[in-house]
Amino acid sequence: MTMSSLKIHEVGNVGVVTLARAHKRNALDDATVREIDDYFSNVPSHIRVIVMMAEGDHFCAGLDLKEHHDQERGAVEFLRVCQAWHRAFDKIQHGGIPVIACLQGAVVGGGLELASAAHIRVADASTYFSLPEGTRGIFTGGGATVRTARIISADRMIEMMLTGRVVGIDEGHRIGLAHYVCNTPENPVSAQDFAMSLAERIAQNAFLSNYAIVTSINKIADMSATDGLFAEGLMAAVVQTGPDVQGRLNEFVTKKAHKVKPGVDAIA
Ligand code: 1HE
Repeated sequence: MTMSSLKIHEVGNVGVVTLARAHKRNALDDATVREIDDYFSNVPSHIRVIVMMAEGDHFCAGLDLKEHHDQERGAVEFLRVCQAWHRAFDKIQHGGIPVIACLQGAVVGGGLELASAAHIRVADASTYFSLPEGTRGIFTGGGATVRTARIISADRMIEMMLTGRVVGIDEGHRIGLAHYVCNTPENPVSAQDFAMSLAERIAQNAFLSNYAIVTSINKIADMSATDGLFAEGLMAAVVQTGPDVQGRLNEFVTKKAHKVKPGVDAIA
């Protein structure tokens, strides 16, 4: 399926969402954010994992500055734009389906906010990160103060925003902006192939376990310790009564399950 700025296809039970505005370096205009919201609001029920990637040399150049410039938005109008981004990106983060972002080139401003909503970030060696809003006279409005700050800490985000500097892939990997780096001598596979193979493996986890992982951990981080422990117990109680739990436990007690050891993949 092709919307105007997104391409959607499926590989088995993996949904692949591709930003397709490479001529604008995948900058996010209002229409693209609406399309992201539409897709993540209506994910087909057979989809177990989503990979979000981008055409061209750059994952995403952030807010469409031309549209923003031309619209001369007032405060309330731009508040509504930010709320639309928050709604769409919340659906990525809290929709109950694991989302893997596959990054290359610029992951800047709103592009980093989009990537921060994903649960796993796989980066090509060409990837770099920046929060140049200060240099453009604007501020983050797509969730970075919540999501990106939780990944790298508020302290690091403030420094990145004040300086607007480019964070290269090595530093980005070290501070958690990328979980995996591809297309390197140590890991020569392409980021897209790596992301797809991770997606296929994660799709084999119990559906309810994946649901709990991607919905409850971030929510519990917002709670008091007492509430968090209660919510964790409730979530665990729901997950462990899922349909395939007994079969998986049976594999363990009959010694057919994998062992948790270095070099042994959790999912064969
Ligand atoms: C754009 C955008 C954009 C490119 N909005 N049109 N984001 C930024 O500050 C990043 C701005 N972009 C760049 O720094 C560079 O474009 C890149 C480093 C990403 C890529 O450079 P390059 O040399 O490959 O491409 P280019 O020639 O700069 O751009 C190609 C076209 O894409 C060109 O359009 P054309 O019509 O002249 O061909 C660019 O104008 C267009 N383009 N980036 C609109 N961002 C909710 S708040 C979020 C706040 C933010 O995201 S602030 C961060 C904004």
